[in-house]
Amino acid sequence: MLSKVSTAALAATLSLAASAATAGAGDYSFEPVNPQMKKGEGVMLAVRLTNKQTGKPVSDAVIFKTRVDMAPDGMAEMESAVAPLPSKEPGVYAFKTDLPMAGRYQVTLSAKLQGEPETVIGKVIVTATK
Ligand SMILES: [Cu+2]
Repeated sequence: MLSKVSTAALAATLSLAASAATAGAGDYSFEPVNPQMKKGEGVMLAVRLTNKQTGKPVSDAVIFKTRVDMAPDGMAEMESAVAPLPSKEPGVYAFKTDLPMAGRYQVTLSAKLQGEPETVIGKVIVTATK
């Protein structure tokens, strides 16, 4: 019985670690293709999704919700409209959005991935410059 208990404890610890990383599955990394961009209206913002275990791009994700706001600079209420754009590269998800002022923007993506029962939530930060 002892080993069963410690396995459960380990599983609980692992799932806690995973939820801290991406709030769903910790095996994926979301990175901005361009961490720094010029501010502007109707700019293209792209995020690269990688499977951390294989190092390969994840090209079959269904991103069903995307939010862009200025939460990193204390302006969470400053939200921009986001529209998906066609992907030009496997594992790269592109969006059209507005970065109206210089500063940091948080992009929150909610994704459904093959073989992943939970929604995977990724957050990336993009800095807009003047
Ligand atoms: Cu702002």
